Amino acid sequence: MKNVTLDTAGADSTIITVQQHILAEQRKHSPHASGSFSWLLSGITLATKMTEARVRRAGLLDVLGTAGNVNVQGEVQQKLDVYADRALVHCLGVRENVAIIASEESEEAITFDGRSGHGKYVVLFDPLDGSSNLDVNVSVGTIFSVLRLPEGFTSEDNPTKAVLQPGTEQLAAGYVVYGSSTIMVYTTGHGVHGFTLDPSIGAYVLSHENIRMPEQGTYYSSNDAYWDTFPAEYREYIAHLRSGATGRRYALRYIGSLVADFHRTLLRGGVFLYPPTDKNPEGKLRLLYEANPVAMIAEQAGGFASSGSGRIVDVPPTEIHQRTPLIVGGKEEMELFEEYCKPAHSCTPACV
Ligand code: AHM
Ligand code: MG
Repeated sequence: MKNVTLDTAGADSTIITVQQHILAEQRKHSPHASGSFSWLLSGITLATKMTEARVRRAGLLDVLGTAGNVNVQGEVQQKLDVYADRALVHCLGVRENVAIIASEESEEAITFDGRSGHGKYVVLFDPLDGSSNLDVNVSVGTIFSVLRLPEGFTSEDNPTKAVLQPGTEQLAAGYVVYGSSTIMVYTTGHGVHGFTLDPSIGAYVLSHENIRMPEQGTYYSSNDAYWDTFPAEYREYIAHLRSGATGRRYALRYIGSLVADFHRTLLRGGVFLYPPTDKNPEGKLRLLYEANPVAMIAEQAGGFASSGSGRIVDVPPTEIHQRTPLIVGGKEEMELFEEYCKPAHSCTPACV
């Protein structure tokens, strides 16, 4: 046997990758953990790197496509949201600890045949959020939520039952933004951490440790084209923000990709809203794989997320693709929102 002394001279020993970080977090908070959770998260990071590589070549793939090499069935050039979905299904499918997944791209929950044993995790995701923006080079992303398979769940049970858990049960949540750089943000309930993909080494490297959402920002973010159809209390709330009555006159920023609009809100503060509208009276965003993960991250970073009638993570899910209004932001904006929206629920931002 040969014993080698590590020589880090010349190597950048200050780099912390997302894998190192997850393992260190586990050692700190769950010293008896088996490491299976970090194996699961490595499946997600791998799938997002596959997707990012495609997203970065999206324009080129279109050019190649017009050269005549793509058949009309789209068999050669897959739509990127289908590709992102398949990457996640594949990378999570080969991890035996994943029992069930649910995706925006699939009607039903998905289980895996031929497994030797039971997995213990349920993973929900939106593989490519905001994909309608891809053609015009706007940031898109992947959002995910991790739950534990409920106690006593057997293969005879309907997998949908395992998916329909409130956001309070999330073990972890995160997202990746494929933007001017690619960043992964995640929480396991011990703060929120961000990792920027270093393309030269193909690794997510710690760039934003313990992110805190500013208590007050200067932006609100909503699709004001629907203004006339927002409920009155939402219009009054936004008018208050615009008026300068809070001591700040809020400006509007709206990208139209939740993941990008939320990422800005997380780092810069302010509030993102997708209220009920005429077109989407229940709200547009999906509870299980958009609103819940975003809400867990916001709360972990000192913000708050509401459905308009209480804390998002308390909303009892009834179906996989359930929609919800979503209002998420910093402490000051959310306290003001609750004054306008008088929640039926007793929880206010102050109780987080
Ligand atoms: P998608 O999951 O079909 O991409 O739709 C969700 C997207 C969100 O990313 C974004 O916040 C919202 O739809 C934008 O909707 P609108 O165009 O109505 O403003
Ligand atoms: Mg989406």
